[in-house]
Amino acid sequence: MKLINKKITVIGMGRSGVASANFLAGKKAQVTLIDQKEKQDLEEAVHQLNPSVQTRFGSSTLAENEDFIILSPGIDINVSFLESARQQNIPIWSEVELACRFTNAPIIAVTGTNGKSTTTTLIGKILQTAGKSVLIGGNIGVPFISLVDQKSPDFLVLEISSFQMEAIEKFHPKISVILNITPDHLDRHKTMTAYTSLKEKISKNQTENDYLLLNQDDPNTKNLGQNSQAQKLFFSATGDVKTGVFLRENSLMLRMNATEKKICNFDDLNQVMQWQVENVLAASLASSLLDIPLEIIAETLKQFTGLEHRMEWVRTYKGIDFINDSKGTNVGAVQKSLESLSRPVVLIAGGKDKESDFSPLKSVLKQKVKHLILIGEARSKFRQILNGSFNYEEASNMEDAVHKAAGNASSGDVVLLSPACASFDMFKNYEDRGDQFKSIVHNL
Ligand code: UMA
Repeated sequence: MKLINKKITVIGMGRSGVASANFLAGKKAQVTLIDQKEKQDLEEAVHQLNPSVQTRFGSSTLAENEDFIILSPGIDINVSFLESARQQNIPIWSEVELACRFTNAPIIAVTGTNGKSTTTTLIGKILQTAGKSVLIGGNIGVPFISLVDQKSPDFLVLEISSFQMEAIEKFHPKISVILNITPDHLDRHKTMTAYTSLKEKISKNQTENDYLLLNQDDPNTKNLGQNSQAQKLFFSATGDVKTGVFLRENSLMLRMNATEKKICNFDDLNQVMQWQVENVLAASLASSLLDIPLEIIAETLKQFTGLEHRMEWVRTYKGIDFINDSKGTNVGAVQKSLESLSRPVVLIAGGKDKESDFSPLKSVLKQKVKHLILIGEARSKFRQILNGSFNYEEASNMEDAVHKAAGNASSGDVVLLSPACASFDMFKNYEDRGDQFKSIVHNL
């Protein structure tokens, strides 16, 4: 694809937009990068830009006669300011679509509501342990486009979000993984049907030589890919699969061509990964399809201790385990985290609501949670939904929440921060929320 002198507008001056603009400018395209924010709020981004990139701040107005538009994932493809581009049939691509046109490396793409970053990282680690050259990126934080100018690796492992899937045409993974689907980002996608079909879109260009890996335990994923040519394989933590990876009692098993092989013991996994076994099963299956020896998969699984802010063990204090799951920003994540724990839980939840329905939490709260501490803007919505059916108390900040949680927990209990909400009402981001939790816990 020739980019020289092409007129391209990139919308959004975040990580994705800056990396796209610099890539395109490096290929001698005429790039205009626009953002609705004012220049003084974007100084850091401006400093990273190739000098030939034109910029426009405080604006969503598009130039005339562009060859195509690159849209940052945070911007909804249905926004009204793209209407004129749509009418002129100007292609609107996500950064993922742009990047896939500039690489021939096989892509392993991981999507789903929860566990994407962990599974992406774990697949990358298994491949690296096997001596493969691997680049890891996408929604995990390193824009895909920033990887394609590097020496072509053996594999690209990408975390893919529903936002990025809105504007793809040719994106074509060798292996795609759909981990699970529970309600999230419905403030943007509006319906579960729309959200699910964006996740499913990851498999739309796959052929019969490719693989689509699906979670057999999740009713929202197990039947996906009906219109994809990809070979479908499954992973399950609750029962056998015809072809794929599953958990049988204490064994992680691989079944291919009706032959079973053991990968490793469940209790060889780090405790944190036992709580996220779904991600382990998916990563094992993806790697085995790339002919990675089972001993290497097993060795990497045993050593992997998970990601920060994802069921991260912080400290045992007076016999109480404190766990930081600040990345649990939706209802499904909290359900999963609670279901994985077999001890009484004092839960800290709440934050900025993403128009979520919290009512599915009611039954798992009753089963697993002995005390609930609510923080942030979503407190009033929780109050309405719980409506006297579950006792809780409110905290004004993280310090207050941790102290109230510790006061209500006894030796043998778990204090879990798993908010089911975004963090922006009280914190910079979920990392800041998790860091504050950890620091307060360490100072108890
Ligand atoms: N902007 C406009 N006009 C608008 C809306 C936004 O100009 O109408 C501008 C904002 O002013 C801002 C810029 O767009 O300057 C932000 O762009 P962005 O929100 O796309 O953020 P990036 O920094 O480019 O990060 C994106 C992903 N962000 C989102 O999807 C919201 C990052 O995922 C990803 O790591 C990064 O690209 C690199 O690929 C983050 C995320 O929250 C982690 N993802 C969601 C999630 O995981 O739940 C999907």
